[in-house]
Amino acid sequence: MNFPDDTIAAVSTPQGEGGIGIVRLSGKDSFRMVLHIFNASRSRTGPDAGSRKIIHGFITDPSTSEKVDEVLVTFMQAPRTYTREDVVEINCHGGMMPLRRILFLVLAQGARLAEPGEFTRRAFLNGRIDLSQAEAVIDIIRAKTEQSEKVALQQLEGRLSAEITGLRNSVTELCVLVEAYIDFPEDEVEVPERDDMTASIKAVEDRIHVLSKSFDEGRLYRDGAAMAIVGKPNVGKSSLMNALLKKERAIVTELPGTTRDIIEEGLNIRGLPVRIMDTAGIREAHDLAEAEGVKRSLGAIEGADIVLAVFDAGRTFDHADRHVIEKVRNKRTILVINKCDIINPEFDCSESEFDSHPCVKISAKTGDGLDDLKEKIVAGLISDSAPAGQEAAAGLLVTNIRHKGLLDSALASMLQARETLVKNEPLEVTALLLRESLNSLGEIVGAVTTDDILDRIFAGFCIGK
Ligand SMILES: Nc1nc2c(ncn2[C@@H]2O[C@H](COP(=O)(O)OP(=O)(O)O)[C@@H](O)[C@H]2O)c(=O)[nH]1
Ligand SMILES: [Mg+2]
Repeated sequence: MNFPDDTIAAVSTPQGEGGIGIVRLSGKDSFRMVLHIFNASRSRTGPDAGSRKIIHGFITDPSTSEKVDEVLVTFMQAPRTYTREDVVEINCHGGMMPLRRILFLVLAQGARLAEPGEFTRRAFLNGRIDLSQAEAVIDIIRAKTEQSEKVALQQLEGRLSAEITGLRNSVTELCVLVEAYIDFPEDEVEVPERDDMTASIKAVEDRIHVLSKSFDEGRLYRDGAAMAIVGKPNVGKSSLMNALLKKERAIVTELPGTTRDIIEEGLNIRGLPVRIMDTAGIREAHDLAEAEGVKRSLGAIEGADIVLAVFDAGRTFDHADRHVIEKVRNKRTILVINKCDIINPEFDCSESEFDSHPCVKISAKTGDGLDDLKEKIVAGLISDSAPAGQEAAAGLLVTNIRHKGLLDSALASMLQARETLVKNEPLEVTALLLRESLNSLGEIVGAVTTDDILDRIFAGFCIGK
């Protein structure tokens, strides 16, 4: 891995107009660079004035002595900083011009424009946080609900790191045991009991399994859940979308076949970020555009984490409804009986089809039943994925697919290692597999990593973070 020794700079606040904007620097020359373009309003300034002092003054172009902006500058001395290097933050007015001019002045002093996520990457490379914590930084920035942010914050605080460290210690102990036996023949060390080792491996496997399983729920907090609203035309799909969003997002008419494209919108349901997709009614299409719409509706069912299949209680349950139920047979689905404000006595809620999935009665028009529906959506999304172990009680969730993949490879290697013991294979093979498992776990926290992996992870960050 490449360890940096240059000084980087970037605008750390979003583009556009704001009350304040921040230009941030990190690296051994950052104090010197800023002092060269900064005139403090009082004489004793800079690092001598003490780390973490906030100093008022002006940024001045040294080549023309022209004032660029009135600023507050924070000098933060290594190592107790975000990156563990010397860090300077220049708080200026939050407009494009002051930010751009100050950044250019800093770059003219020899700073390099930071790459996306490079401040956080340095925090990792300099050992202040591990890789899973660095990844949590971007999750916090992107969090769409309070709950999502909470989960990411736990990861930033090192909850996952601690669990992974515990697992790595356990696997290391197993490695040491097996390897000692390989290095020193039977008469020199106590022979490890194969049964004991098998049990120890199994215990670690169980812990990894619980973590890996928590991803089913955890990923919903990080990436959100996709929810498709489907049904035959005119049952009130668009009305339901609008009712959930509490705004007139989709066009509603009494004419069947109004919605043709998929309409998407984000929503927070009890802390879960959910992407709702309103779709075209499923029926024999009347023209090419509608046919494409129906095709997309079926595609939306495929891609959804949960489906709301909507029925019209104002009419009768017919073959078109049956066809919809057929299409969601293998999907996590809630059957939504809409228009309960004008229920038709002919509409038969006891149809055997309604037993295939949880069912709720609502009126998109009056809002009746929507709370019940939301409960069922949340239960549907997280119920059968809730992990049963200790970790569940502690609420530790794996949210990142990279972590999930590595946990699964660690698990696979452990399983194979256990098999080698059961089958009395040479302990060299067992040791190798345990090492593999250790590597996978190490990759989660970045104890084992490469520049390639880091490039991929930090490419998703914003510049200035
Ligand atoms: N009475 C009543 N009418 C509804 C309800 N939901 C939708 N509608 C009406 O049903 C018609 C079709 O609604 P729409 O949302 O466009 O259905 P879609 O084709 O499934 O998207 C419109 O005239 C709506 O006003 C409801 O809960 N009660
Ligand atoms: Mg519609």
